[in-house]
Amino acid sequence: MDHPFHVHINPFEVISRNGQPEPNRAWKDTVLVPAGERVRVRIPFRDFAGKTVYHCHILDHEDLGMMGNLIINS
Ligand SMILES: [Cu+2]
Repeated sequence: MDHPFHVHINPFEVISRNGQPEPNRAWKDTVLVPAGERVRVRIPFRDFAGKTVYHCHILDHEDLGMMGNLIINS
């Protein structure tokens, strides 16, 4: 399945998809990761220190473990 990958609080840029540079960079809070593909992102951590999360936006996936913590130190 495809996975709508979401990061809380911190906007990110998609840098590449399957090793190919992303032609249209923009700030996002969610990116669709198609089945079997790899997406690389870059996240500047500037305005928030603490604990937040990233996860797949499909609730069943999230409940099965597609969720993690980000610990951001100032
Ligand atoms: Cu998913």
